[in-house]
Amino acid sequence: MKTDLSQKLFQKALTLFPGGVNSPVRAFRSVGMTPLFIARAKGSKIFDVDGNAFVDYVGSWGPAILGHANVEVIREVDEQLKNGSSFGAPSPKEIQLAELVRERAPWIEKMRFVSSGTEATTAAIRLARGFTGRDDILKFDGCYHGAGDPLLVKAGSGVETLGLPDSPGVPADVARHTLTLPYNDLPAVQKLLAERGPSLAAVIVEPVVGNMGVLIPRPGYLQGLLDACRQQGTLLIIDEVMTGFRLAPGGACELHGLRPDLVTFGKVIGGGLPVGAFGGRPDVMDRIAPAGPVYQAGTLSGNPLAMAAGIATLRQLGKAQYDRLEALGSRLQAGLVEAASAAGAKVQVNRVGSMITVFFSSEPVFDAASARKADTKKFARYFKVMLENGIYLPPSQFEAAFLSVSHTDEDVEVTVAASRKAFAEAALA
Ligand code: HOZ
Repeated sequence: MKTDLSQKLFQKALTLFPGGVNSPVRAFRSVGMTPLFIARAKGSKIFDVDGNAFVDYVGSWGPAILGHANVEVIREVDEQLKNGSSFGAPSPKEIQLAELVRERAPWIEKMRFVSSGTEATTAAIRLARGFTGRDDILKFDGCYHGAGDPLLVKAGSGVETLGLPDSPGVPADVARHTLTLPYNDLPAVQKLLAERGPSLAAVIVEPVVGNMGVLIPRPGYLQGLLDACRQQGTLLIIDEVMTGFRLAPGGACELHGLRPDLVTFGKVIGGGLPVGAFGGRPDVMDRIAPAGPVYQAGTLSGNPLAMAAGIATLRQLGKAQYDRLEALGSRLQAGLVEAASAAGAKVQVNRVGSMITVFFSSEPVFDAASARKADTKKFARYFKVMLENGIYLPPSQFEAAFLSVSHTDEDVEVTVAASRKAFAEAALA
């Protein structure tokens, strides 16, 4: 595979950006490679500057659920662009997108649009603290809720990928208010809430974890969290940045019949443009300024271009699309399991709908500790062989791969065929 141009650009990028990138996991460091520079993308494919084509399972880290360069999204964004790209004033598309959100997730009675998932989770934590008058929060080891200070404690995603336990620069006084427990251990949460509930503002959780690779909640775990929170007046924040509008129209909350206090969104809600949102109970949301005293603001919040992309995306996601994603996911999972077994590779293939991770481990993976047992050297070898065979996976053992409705049965077949070779080579690593 020719990568001369990517490598040349990366050398230049190293002089301009820390590590040559604008977000850490893109750097390919944990797989011992340097990143490819992407020239364009269409449907399920991305094309790098050297002219290599790949079946894409990164999907912009989640937003590209329809596939890249979707015609309807382009049309809506183009139409809006001609009428102005940012007003710093209310505009009708904010209402249209909010109504689409509330139709799909009626428990989001009120919401606020922001520009990223990080902004959404950071604001939701501030709101929970302002609403309850409490300072402590609880998160789970390996869950990643963006790069805001209070949540960069035992975080997954790039933090885990780079092996940085906690980030310097987060004041100890901030971090001490963030308690952590293992994911999927309900009795531990019940015990902590019984002891420290009166000081806990919120529990925040990825309902299906994507940022440690895919981890699946045990039956009853999420409802158990909500019940335990309710007993103490602690708010439950379901972080649907990855799962929202991806696993079902109403996200993981719909799948699990959950009615949490607050939900955070990002990725799919912006259809590839920068949008995040947080919302939920109106009595809680009405504590946000100017209705209430908890401050939150943003120049590009509710940006009309981004709203247009979100509207065009949500409108195209109906039952047929979710059924298709499930069918593709199930086919891919079965193919990967079969390919690994034929190659003698010991793996766990965790999947919910269109989110999937192959863990190089012989034991079930259900929390951060079991995910960390995965063999990252074998993963790196697998990743490289897949890339050389035209398959672009997330360059980390601790990230989810995403399918889109543009992926074809043939894409899945090609991926499984490449996996046969890649698993065989990984087994030797
Ligand atoms: N936080 C994203 C995945 N968990 C990665 C963002 C990016 O590198 O673009």
